[in-house]
Amino acid sequence: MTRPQRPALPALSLVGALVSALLAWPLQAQAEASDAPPARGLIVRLKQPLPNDSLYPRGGGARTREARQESVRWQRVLGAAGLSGASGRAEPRLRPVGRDQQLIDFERPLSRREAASLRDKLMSRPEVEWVEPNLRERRLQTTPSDPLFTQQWWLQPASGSNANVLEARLRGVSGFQTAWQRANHAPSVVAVLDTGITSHPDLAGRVLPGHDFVSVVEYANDGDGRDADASDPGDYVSTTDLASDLFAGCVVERSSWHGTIVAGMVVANTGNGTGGAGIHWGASLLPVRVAGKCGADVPDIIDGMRWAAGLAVAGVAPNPNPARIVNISFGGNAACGPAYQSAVDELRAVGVVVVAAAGNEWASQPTRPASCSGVVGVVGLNRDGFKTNYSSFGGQIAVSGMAAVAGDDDDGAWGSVLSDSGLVTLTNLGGSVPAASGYARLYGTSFAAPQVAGTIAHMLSLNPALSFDQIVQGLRASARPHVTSPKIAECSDANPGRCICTTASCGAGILDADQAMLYATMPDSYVAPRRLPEVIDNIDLDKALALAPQDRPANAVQVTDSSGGGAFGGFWLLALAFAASTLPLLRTPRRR
Ligand SMILES: [Ca+2]
Ligand SMILES: [Ca+2]
Ligand SMILES: [Ca+2]
Repeated sequence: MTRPQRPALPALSLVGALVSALLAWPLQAQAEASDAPPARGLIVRLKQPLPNDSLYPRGGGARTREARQESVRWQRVLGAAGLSGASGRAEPRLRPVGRDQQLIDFERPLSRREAASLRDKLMSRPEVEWVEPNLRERRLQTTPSDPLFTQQWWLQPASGSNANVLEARLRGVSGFQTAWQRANHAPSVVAVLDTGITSHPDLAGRVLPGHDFVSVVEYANDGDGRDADASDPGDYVSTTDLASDLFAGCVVERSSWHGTIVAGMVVANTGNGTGGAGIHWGASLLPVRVAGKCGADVPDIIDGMRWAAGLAVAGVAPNPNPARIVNISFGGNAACGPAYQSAVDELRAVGVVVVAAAGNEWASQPTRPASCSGVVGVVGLNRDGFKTNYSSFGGQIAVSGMAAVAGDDDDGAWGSVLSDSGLVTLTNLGGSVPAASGYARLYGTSFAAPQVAGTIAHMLSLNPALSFDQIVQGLRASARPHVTSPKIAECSDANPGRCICTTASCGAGILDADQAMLYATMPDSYVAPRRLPEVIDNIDLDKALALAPQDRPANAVQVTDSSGGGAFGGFWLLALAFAASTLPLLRTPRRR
């Protein structure tokens, strides 16, 4: 930027009404320097004038008259907002930009707070359609040096159109690479309630001391009940295990390393030349082990939630690193009962947001706790932005949930025509007990939820004062509209496979990490940009429809009462790790 810098003081006298705020500018600028980029003026658009606006002066040619009318309108707005030079003060410069917009240039940077205050003043004028800070765009982030980043399409900017091949279409992603331009990666704590954690070079230095809440020794697989070591010893189920009544309803399976996978998505070391990238490379991971072999018990989950949030749990030392975000990527088919709901409410009361996966049973009700009131339930999308063949949806998702990419595997009648390569992130390569660390491609709503959790971590890094309500409202207000299609029907009981999301079925929209972070910097004045839904209509859809009129038939899986039952009996599902545990994994070769 070549514009000469003027001394700040003369400009300060510009805005009479804001004198006291402006006098605090140098101090404030210092305090916020590491928090947010300053705004270099405000871009403002006025509403179209009424055709008979009698305040406009008359005379002259039509074009001159129009220009004068516009000038009068702008002066009126600036004057009313205390920004005109009417009282002998220096006047901010106006510069036309875009269509029917002006950049109000104060010729000095505005702090985040100052920009928000000026924006509020301008927005209070009925003529003003919107106000946006002029932020300095930087060169798009150099691709992180992590060798697997190029395969991590879920971290890349939203892009593509129907003209592109599937691999080049990313209309459903959250846009983390774009959002990183706005991020400060300031410390933030994300609790992952899951199977525990394994050692991994891409988690080195990022894991806080956690706790192990798995109370039944047979499920715990670490030789005892609750303890202070949240290491994941493996949650494999063997034929020997199945001989015990404790394992009724379980199946033989390999260890999932589900906690490591979810943690890796949020906090993987990025730019370290190793493995993959993560969402937030300043956040710390609080591992709270609640799931062992064959799932998790509700009392262990509830105690784990409360401990993660810094609430007292009998018999456990207080958590010195309370989290504002609790990610729960597993669930059960029972309805959200009072035990679960009261824990969610307690967390909410201390400002802690629970983010939960919607479930993988293509049911029109999410699993719990995504079905609990006040939980941000997350539906899984494919890369094109419509619902995956397996994600559950509906219910409470409409009230407080949203959607993010989860990978779309080969299931459903449309199978591989619309499937993708899954989400690449960290895992462990052991079949039963921990072995070498590695990376995997995964599918499941388990992996959509941590994208929302990681986004909240970024929001709180930028603005730790955000309240529970602001976080949830900000995520939802900033979401991109769900895609539409002339060829795929909306999600419903009768059409539960790949389908078009609505706000009723998949929540407020597609997670937009960049906009959510912008909201965080100005929660009181944020206005979402106007965006039209992407219309999905391409040759792949024609191929899919030639296979079957819809992706899946009506789904018989129903949520039962809180006593359990349903397709999965009285047991909690194992973390929604069907990708990790039962789908073939295309393991990425380890770096040589
Ligand atoms: Ca233990
Ligand atoms: Ca343990
Ligand atoms: Ca890495």
